[in-house]
Amino acid sequence: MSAIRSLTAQEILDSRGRPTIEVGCTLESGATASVSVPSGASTGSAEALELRDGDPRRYRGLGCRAAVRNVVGPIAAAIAGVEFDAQRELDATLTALDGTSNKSNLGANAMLGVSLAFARAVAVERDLPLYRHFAGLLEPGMELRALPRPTINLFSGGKHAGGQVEIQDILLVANGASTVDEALAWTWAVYQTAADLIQERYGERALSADEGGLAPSVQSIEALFELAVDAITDSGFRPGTDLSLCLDVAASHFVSGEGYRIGSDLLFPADLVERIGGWVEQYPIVSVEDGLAEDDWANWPSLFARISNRAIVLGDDLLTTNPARIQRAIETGSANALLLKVNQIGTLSEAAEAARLARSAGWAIVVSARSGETEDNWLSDLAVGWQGEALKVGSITRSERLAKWNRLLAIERETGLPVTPWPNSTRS
Ligand code: 2PG
Ligand code: MG
Repeated sequence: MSAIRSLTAQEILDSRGRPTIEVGCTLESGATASVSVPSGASTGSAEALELRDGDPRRYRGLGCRAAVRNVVGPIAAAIAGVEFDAQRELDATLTALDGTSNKSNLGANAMLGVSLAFARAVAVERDLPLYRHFAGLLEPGMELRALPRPTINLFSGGKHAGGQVEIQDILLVANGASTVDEALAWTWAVYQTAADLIQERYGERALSADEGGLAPSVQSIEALFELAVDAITDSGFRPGTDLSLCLDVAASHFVSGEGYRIGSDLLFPADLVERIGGWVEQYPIVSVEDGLAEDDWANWPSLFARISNRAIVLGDDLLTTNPARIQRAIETGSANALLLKVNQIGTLSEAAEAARLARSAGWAIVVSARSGETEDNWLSDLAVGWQGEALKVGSITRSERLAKWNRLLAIERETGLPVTPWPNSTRS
């Protein structure tokens, strides 16, 4: 049983220099902890609302002073001094206090900050590593068997770069590596080789995008796949065996009327399914996220049928870590993997419910950062505690990304756990 003595909150700046919030929580026992909250750019329309001030004279309306006021005002007033037996009691209190379906009253940023800060303070109080405490929140007594496998941004496009290509990320996954340490070293080698190849082929210094992925001025998506495979081979690795590719198509963000705009082509959904199917056959792609738009429910089952023998079919904007949307995807056979981002739903307990539901359907879970991140590293503990198959944090540059990889390395040293096999590692 833990009671909250006090909450603090302040506005801080994220990796894009945009405001976000940091929340501190002190328990009656004196245990104290703070967390900072991430923020997306390619957001799904069903995400919980991130409260911004809307004052155009300050950070172009992106200020978070209202969210700060909500933490130290109404939230603190409602929960200070109350004994909470469990995280879900605190989260239910927050949700009831907000009273809306999309957290638009208090703000999902304010609520998640409190939810996470409380969890971290309770872990301190119980003298538990945060990943162990998170594991217990998902399932009491849950056994930790493996570490999540890093998926690391190599190339960026879409809303995270200058729009050179429509799709948002091409990521590397070291599916043949047996430790996190090895996976990071292999991926780093390929990333550096890719930067060299961009210099050679395009005479360009490879500039990096919001999550540290390289953003060369290529003419086509296929040119990026070729570059990725060459970078793997030139680094001395076997594409598909040692390292493979994951895509975040982020298709919600290039919908145009009835279709999808890729370069000068306007593709109907069936054409996009076929285009992605061709990519998956031709290149060593083992995961496809948001291959279709968030509301294109009619066509997700055909995407699933086309690619699921080779790649996991991952929903981000489609699902927004929302149990109701996950249930619909299970019933319609639309996906078999959940991209889990706690700020899409706004409290730890609701995200845990989403994770349990995905597990009950036999899905894989990829725990993900946002494109706007901070130096905080709780995400790595969450990915371990909830036994995600993969952790998606952006690239292997930039401190807000490395904070998570470094934490995962520390957990690996501490636990000695193996890395979980890639869900479809039978692919040849
Ligand atoms: C995504 C995420 C992370 P954002 O689409 O998967 O890459 O981006 O945080 O901008 O939604
Ligand atoms: Mg995504």
